[in-house]
Amino acid sequence: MTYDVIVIGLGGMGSAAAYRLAQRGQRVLGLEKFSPVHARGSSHGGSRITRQAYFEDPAYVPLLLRAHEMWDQIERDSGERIFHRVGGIIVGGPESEAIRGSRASAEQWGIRHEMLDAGEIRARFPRLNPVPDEIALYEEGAGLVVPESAVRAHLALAERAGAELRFEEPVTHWEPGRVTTTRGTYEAGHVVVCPGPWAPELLGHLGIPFEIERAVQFYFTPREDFRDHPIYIWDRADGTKFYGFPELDGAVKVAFHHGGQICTPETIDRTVHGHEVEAMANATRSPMPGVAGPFQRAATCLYTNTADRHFVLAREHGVTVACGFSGHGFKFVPVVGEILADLTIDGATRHPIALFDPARLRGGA
Ligand code: PYC
Repeated sequence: MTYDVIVIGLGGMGSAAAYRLAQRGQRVLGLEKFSPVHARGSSHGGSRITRQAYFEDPAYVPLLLRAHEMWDQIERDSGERIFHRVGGIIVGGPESEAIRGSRASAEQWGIRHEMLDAGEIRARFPRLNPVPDEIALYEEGAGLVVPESAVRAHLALAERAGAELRFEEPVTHWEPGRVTTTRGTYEAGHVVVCPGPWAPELLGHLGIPFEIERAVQFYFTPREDFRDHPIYIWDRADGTKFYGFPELDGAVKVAFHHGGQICTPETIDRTVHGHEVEAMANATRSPMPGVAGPFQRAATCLYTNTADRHFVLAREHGVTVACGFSGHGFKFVPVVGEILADLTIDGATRHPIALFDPARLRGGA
């Protein structure tokens, strides 16, 4: 059988692409190296931040406005609980990247937010202990999405819309129009590649350097009540950031944003060492004394970084690609699925994606 579209990779982005393509009437084959909703890439761990006052660049905001609408729709269509609107607080110095950037995006796009000084932060969110010159941007519409539920929902919706999904079937070779796996060769008018941290091996033809980074998610029993607490990102005076979530299933998750070892999905050290747990607990001790109680567990995850930490979304030479999400992509899953379907079927999208053009990352381009 030939297909209209083959989607390679059925993590967050690929599952959403398979769904949106099948929903638009395409005969879709989805191929995944591992089992559904696996924990070896970048779509696991129980929680991912979502927010709209986006410090990384105001160009992301229209996509986030659409993504939040779409999360609600996917919950209704699938019956999965995905989006927890617990609010979000960004803390840092007035000139920090996270504060300046979040404020600029919020003001440009009219995202509801409040600016708080250190005293106001402590009064509103007593679990937080900023130093006197730190301030915060609080966004009530922010929160978290549950990546496993999101992938499960998209896979189920894709199958319901007619997509054929195959798991435990690694791709060994692909070219425009033809994909070979460990079990066979398939043909299609178009190929969509959503490789996650396997981007260097699957997308070498793009000529873009990707850096695969080990990230660790730490789970502690909190010393104080963190149920329904906003998600937070703390941009520290030394420029490093940590972030975390409310208590879910008896644990709070905290993590550093970047600063991990460079690796590959094959060479990553999946063991989390005592000194790493200690470093995470130490980082939170003064700003959030109640968060890191007894250590429960940790898990590793992979970031696929581009040089400027913006995404790659493009259609080139009969192939559509989504990659390089640089540790902040999961919140965009539904809108990326919509964009990939647009690019594949229509050759263009109404969404503003100029920032994600791969040409910017090619030497001398
Ligand atoms: O996805 O927004 C995000 C994020 C920020 C820090 C780590 N992840």
